Amino acid sequence: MDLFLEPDKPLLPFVIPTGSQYSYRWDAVMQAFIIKIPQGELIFAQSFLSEKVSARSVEYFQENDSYDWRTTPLPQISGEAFEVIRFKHIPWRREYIKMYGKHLALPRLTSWHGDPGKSYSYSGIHSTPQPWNKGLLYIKEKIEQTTGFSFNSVLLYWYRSGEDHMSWHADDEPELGNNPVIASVNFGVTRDFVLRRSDDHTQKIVIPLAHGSLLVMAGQLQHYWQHSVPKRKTVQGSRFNLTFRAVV
Ligand SMILES: O=C(O)CCC(=O)C(=O)O
Repeated sequence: MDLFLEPDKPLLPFVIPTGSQYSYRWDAVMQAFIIKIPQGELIFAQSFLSEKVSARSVEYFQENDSYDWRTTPLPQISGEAFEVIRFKHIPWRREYIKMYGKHLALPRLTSWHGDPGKSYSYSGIHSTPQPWNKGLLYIKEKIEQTTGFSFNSVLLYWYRSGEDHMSWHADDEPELGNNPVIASVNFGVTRDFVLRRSDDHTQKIVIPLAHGSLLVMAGQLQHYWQHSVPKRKTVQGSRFNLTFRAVV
């Protein structure tokens, strides 16, 4: 037997830079990796939610009064027809930002849910929360039980294809407090989530976030790191990302 083989300790499924400030360990209770990076900490669980819960979530996010999401690719439905779809659980919205005097649609769909009064601004958009629903509360409680952190709101994104993306930014809005803890769960197609140091863009970590995975960002990370979900033209299909936050 190989004495150095530790079968109970899985290997991290992505690469982190080498150096004394980078390390990781497997937490058997949480069934997750705890990853230390300079001025930040990540918790990563590749299969956080079961296949059954993850598949039901994809259905839950798309259930509506107009189309069967299994046979109709909803993201391909054009502007006005899409606007009149009434989604059963998530009131998906196209949001617009004003840039150079023009209103530009953000390259993804959005919905913001949370405790009453927990308003939030992101990408220059001010949003008051939609109420919680059973599905979102189920996922929130599961994350809270596993990680020990508490959340009072969630931002949902629907990346309709590999063209939809998220540009470089940090979640450093004042409403999130000084060192926010942000828990992200993922459904649908796998997309790369990329972290880079704000002061040295060559220091990068690429984390493929698969169906059912959890990634928590904690510590001072939002002050020293930025993140993005780049376009991936070869990726087909939808991805749903939920980031749970505590608005103070
Ligand atoms: O879709 C993702 O994984 C990232 C979402 C994100 O950047 C954010 O919510 O701030």
